[in-house]
Order: sequence, then structure tokens, then C-alpha cells
Amino acid sequence: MSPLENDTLLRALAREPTEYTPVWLMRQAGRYLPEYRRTRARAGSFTALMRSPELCVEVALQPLERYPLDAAIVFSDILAVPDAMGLGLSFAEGEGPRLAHPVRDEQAVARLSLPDLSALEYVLQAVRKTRRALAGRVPLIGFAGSPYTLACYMVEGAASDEFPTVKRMLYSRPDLLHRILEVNAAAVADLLNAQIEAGAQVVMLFDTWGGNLSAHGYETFSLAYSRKVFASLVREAEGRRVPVILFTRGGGSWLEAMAESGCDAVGLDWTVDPRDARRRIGARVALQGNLDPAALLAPPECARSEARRVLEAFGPAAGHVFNLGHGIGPKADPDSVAAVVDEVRTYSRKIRAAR
Ligand code: 1CP
Repeated sequence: MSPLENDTLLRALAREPTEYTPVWLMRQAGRYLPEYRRTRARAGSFTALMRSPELCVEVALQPLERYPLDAAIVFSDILAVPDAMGLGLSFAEGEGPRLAHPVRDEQAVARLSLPDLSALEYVLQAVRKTRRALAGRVPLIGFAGSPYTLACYMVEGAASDEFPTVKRMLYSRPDLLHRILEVNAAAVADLLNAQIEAGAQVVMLFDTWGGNLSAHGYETFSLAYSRKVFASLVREAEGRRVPVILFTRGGGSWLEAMAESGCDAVGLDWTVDPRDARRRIGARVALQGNLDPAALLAPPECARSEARRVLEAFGPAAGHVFNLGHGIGPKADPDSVAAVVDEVRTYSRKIRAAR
């Protein structure tokens, strides 16, 4: 494997000093890029794109051709796991994901089992091929959904604002939800370990829906299972630590617990004040975030000044990875993305040099 030319991300995640703040963007490959839309059209559908390792490499590299980003993320989707469990994933045009066989009752829960990794071989192929195509330019991030976030889709069967079916199960049959979460935690740990073996140099757990829980619910149904995943991960590959990032959207109240969960970095959404986050969790973990993705709807100069505000809030201390507070949306302006990435590079160098 080629040696890493730019390991800024890995050093920042280890809270070591870096010359500038590394930057990548959640969902950096996606619909805001015309070249992504063209590749997706060629694939015919999102699921066909996701299942083609060659096209996954192509779209994973697209944002790196445009912007000087410090990481690539494997192109896949968190819902590959429920699909591999036989729940039947599809994407209705303009509607988001759908699972043909949601897991809503005792019988369906009893049938649920750990997917065979061979059903996720296309994801691992995408990891191997993307790593090879990067040729050491920047590290490759692998990922999975958190056990709870996956359960939200598996029980509800589709995207939802409030996930009422999941909440009903949580309060009426917590035993069933716990059983689903057990299976998910094992499946996610297997997939992340396989991604590490295939060449992922960082892994991230996306807990997009953890923030819809109560404080007690977050500990019981989300964090407890993320912790199990972290405890099962192989933390070293190719002689280097493989850092783990935990992102919970809406998790601002629980940062201390997240920082103690066994991850190396905590992703902050845009509602959190970075100074406050650092004060609360000290230097235990690195922090990632947290520009409001909506800033990318504004013209480049406006997005640039918001990026500067985020950099100032984190300050020049080691252990910050610049990112958005959630995934980039389809209406983001590619020129505003360019301005943000440029500002992170130039302004973070300046504040470090002035220290
Ligand atoms: O129409 C299209 O082209 C599909 C849009 C799309 C894309 C680009 C989907 C459908 N998934 C993806 C890729 C993807 N998804 C990546 C890799 C790309 C990258 O980061 O560059 C990643 C990391 C994800 C993760 C993902 N999928 C999450 C967690 C992160 C987040 O943003 O919250 C979630 C919740 C999903 C489910 C999902 N897949 C796709 C959509 C539209 C959704 C969200 C559905 C909902 O609103 O509930």
C-alpha cells in the first residue's frame, strides 16, 4: 500500500498538532455536485450506484478533484446493512429510503439474524478499490449507521420525522427493540472490522436519529449499543491506530457520555457551541464539526465568514477536524463549499502561526 502523503486528519484525531485544521464534509459525495448527478444517472438508480464498486470509487473521488479535502469517505449508505439482513431496500424517486420488510413484531424480530458479510462484499470492494485509487493522497474513512439509527429505519420501514412506530415499540416492547439492537451492534462491528481490514484508516458511526431519544433512552437504546460496537473494533491496522468517530445529531446534551464511550472523536452538530463542548469534555477526545450545513446555501463570501467563525470558536488547539454539523444537502452551492474549504486551510494556518 502507498504511504500516506497527507496524514493531517489522523494526527488531528490523535490530538497531535497539525499545521492547519484538516477538513472533510459529511456526505461530501452527493447530489450538490453535477458530476455526481451524472454518474448516478449513468448507474440508473442510487441502489445500482451503491452496488457498483467502480462507480463508488468514481463518486468518492469527485469531491477531492474539486476541493483540497483531507479525507475521502467510502461511497455507500448506512442502509446497506438492513438490506443485507434481507429487509429489501429501495429508494423511491424524491422520497428517500424504503424497506419492503420492516421489523415490527415478535415474529419479524425472531427471524432477524446477522447478515453474512458476503452480502456486503460490494461495500468491501468499494473500500479496497477506493483505497487503491487514492494511492496515499489522503486517508479513507469507512462508516456505518449506529445500531439505534439503523433500528429506526428497520422498524419504521422508511424515513420519518418522528419514527412513531419505533417509539411505540420502545415503550411497549423494549425487549424487542433490545433484540434488534443486539443484532445491529454485532452486524455493525463485523462490517466496520471488515472495512478496516479492507483498508479503511478511520471509521465513523453515524447516529443520525439518536437525538430523538430522551436522556434515559439515549443511554439505554443508543449509546449502550454504540459502546458495544467500539469495544469490538480492531483499533490498529498497518501499524497505526484506526481512530473512531461518533456523531449523534441532536446529541449536544450528552457530550460527556459520548466522549467516554470508547470513541476517539465526537462529532458536534451545528447547535453546539464548540467552546462549551471543549470545556465540558476537556482533552479526552478530538472534536469534529460543526458548520451549519445551511451556510452552504448562502453565497461564497457568507459561507466563508461562517467557516471563520467556527474556526475561531474551536481555537488553535490540537484536536479539531473541521466538518459540517450534519450532511451536506443537495442544494448546497459548490462555490460556497470551495470558499469554506479554502478558508479552513488558510485561516487555520494563520491562527496557528499567530499562537
Ligand atoms: O438520490 C441520491 O443520489 C441518494 C442520496 C444519498 C447519498 C448521496 C443517499 C440516500 N445516500 C447517500 C450516500 C451516503 N449516505 C454516504 C456516503 C457519501 C459521502 O459521505 O460522501 C453516507 C456517509 C451516508 C450516510 C447516511 N445515509 C446517513 C447518515 C448520515 C446523515 O447524513 O445523517 C443516513 C441517515 C442515511 C440514510 C439515507 N440514505 C439516503 C438518504 C436520502 C437518506 C436519509 C433519509 C432520511 O431522511 O431519513
